[in-house]
Amino acid sequence: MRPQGNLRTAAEALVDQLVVNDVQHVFCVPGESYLAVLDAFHDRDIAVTVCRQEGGAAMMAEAVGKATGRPGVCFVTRGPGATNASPGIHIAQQDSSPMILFIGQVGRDQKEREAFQEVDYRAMFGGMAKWVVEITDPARMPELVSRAFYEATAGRPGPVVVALPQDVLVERIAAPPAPPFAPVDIAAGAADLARLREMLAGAQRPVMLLGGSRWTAEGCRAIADFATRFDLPVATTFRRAHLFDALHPCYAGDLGIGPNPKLLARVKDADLVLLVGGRLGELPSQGYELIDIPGPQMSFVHVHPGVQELGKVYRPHLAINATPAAFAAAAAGLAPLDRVPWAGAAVAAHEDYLAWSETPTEVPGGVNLGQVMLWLRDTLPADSFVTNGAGNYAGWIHRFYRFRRFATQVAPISGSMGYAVPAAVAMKRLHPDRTVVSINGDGDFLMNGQELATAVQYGLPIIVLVCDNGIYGTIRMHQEREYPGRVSATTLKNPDFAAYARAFGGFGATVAATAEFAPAFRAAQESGLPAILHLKIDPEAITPTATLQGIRAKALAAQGA
Ligand SMILES: Cc1ncc(C[n+]2csc(CCOP(=O)(O)OP(=O)(O)O)c2C)c(N)n1
Ligand SMILES: [Mg+2]
Repeated sequence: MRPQGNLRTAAEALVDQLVVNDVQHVFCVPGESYLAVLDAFHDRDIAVTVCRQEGGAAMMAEAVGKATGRPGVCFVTRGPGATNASPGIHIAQQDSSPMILFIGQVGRDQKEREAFQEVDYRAMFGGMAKWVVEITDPARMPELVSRAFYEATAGRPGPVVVALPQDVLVERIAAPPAPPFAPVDIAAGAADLARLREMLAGAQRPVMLLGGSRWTAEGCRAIADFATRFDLPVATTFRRAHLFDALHPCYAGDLGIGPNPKLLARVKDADLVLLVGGRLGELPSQGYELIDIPGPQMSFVHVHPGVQELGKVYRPHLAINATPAAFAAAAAGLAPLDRVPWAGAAVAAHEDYLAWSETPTEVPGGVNLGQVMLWLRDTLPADSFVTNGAGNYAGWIHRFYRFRRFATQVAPISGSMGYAVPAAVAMKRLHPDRTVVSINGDGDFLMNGQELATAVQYGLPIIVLVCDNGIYGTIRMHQEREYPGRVSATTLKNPDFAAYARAFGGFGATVAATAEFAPAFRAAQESGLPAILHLKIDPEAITPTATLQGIRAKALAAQGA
């Protein structure tokens, strides 16, 4: 749309506000409902990634929010576009990632008639988004878009939804841009820190657990300093392994699905748990069994940027409302204790972690995912991104891959399938110079595998592993536990995933034996193309330590008993 005098359209004002707020990437699927915004992108310095399905676009935006701490931005059309985008909103909620979803909406003059693709977004997203707004006054575009950035990042970050009536977007306004936004930091108070030090001084067996969002690379360095000075064993919670260097002598392991029993025992036996940033939800808390609700059995210190999270599930003995990065900086400055009764505990916990993750277990079949993870951890540069979705294959990542750098694990706490390809596309778009490996199950991959076309379109050589065991493995595992021998709706007949990659203009190879993995990975890298490595996994290799047959036999025996 050509400018008229010095008036901008509301759509132009919107895009200008994104520029003011330093947005460099947006992810979208186009729609006629927001043509004026697409037109405004035409002349502005923002990289637009056009995707194949709104679920993929929304997950890309969420992944940007997760990895950068600044809102990831997604544009979709009304009705079907918005409903397709909903998984991204749910992930942003559960993963506490800042994200803004802009949705084209029917014109104001058509509202409340159930016009074509009309949806009430407040009702639809009310329970998932932090804030939902429909901008009905074009002049308020700068103000409300600015607020969306604050809402998405304030306290505990999350998704914001902004509906844009079509006729609002084309109106011309005189309102100037709002000033640039900056996320609001929350520092821990001196009294809280003094109390924390006192509690540590009285402890015998403390552990620190890390999770959540609002971390920075500096914050991670500071928390490592704090752990070193106080000799604290440190565990990361489900899918936040990148918050602490796996080879740091205080690292005790990953507290998620299928954790090291020795780590679980250590947390259960702790007399002080310091939880920084996370919520200790259902998965890291092992089904809410690890720590008593509402009154924890041990001294419990909870540090969280969202004041509403403190005391929501676990009543803390000390609640500290702070962003993890700010807390870490302050904690690193605490004077060390003269004597720590738990001296040596961190080193012992780290030895347990190394022993647990060092050597892959034996599994049935030609490809051992444990060996694959070992090769990746020994070969990939430390700043490589590893993305995944949901499925039992992820258990090998959590146990055997070693994250060394902040924000390199990009995976949903919400357990959403279909995440690994969009997240990889987003990371490669942001960081073309870094290696991006996307790890998927066979069920998982085909939920958003079509975004491989987006990788091809933008020349993004991501390397996608598809772990093909011919089943929705996680559900089959639960099925064998609960209904042994009664296989129902969990079997898959799969395509040739290597040929799928080639059909998209990418590189494809099939890996039927562990020894074939390294050469296939090298060939994928050398191709310079987005690549799929189709890994043939034996369905019996359902976890690093269990087979389907074994689970079935155990369940049948229990039924017979
Ligand atoms: C979007 C979505 N749908 C369904 C589920 C339930 N679910 C969790 S894991 C899983 C199976 C994953 O299968 P696959 O990707 O093949 O991995 P595998 O477990 O076989 O390694 C399903 C269906 C989910 N988590 N997310
Ligand atoms: Mg599978």
